[in-house]
Amino acid sequence: MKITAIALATALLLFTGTAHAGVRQFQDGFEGSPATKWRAINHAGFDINLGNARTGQNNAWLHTDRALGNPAVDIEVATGTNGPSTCTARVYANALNNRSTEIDRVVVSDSEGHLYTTMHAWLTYGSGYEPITVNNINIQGYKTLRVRYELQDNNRGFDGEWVRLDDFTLQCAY
Ligand SMILES: [Ca+2]
Ligand SMILES: [Ca+2]
Repeated sequence: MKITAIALATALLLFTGTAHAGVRQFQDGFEGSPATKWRAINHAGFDINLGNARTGQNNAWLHTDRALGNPAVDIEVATGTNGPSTCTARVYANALNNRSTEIDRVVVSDSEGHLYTTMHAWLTYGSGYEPITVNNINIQGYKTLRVRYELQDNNRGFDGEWVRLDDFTLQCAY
């Protein structure tokens, strides 16, 4: 009897030590009025009802043009809890010509200026919308995370690189 009680207590301790309490999820597919939520930088913008979206009616686009600087879109999302969270950011990207092989930089930072991670993501022209996932963004407490998707011009020829984006999610487990 005594042994059973100890075993049960150990099991409960393990459970509370490893289980997540929940998930906070934010998603935005550029529907409605994307310019009110997303910032478009340089030659970037939104397709509204043009039939280019992965889901819904709208998507974003990025176009490299050295004369105008590197294009990007970014969004700020309030997330976190009173404690640690581990977040995953995902978007789907569609390379529109054979010079468009990548999202040159995905940048995850927060409103306080802390940089969590940057990454490069390869894309394959002709594959349609492909997922780009940033895992293991570890935050402490409530944060306003900023996620930016940026193209850089690699001088690959006339009309540069074109990429569309859709279906952004930010999921934080706590
Ligand atoms: Ca959409
Ligand atoms: Ca590039």
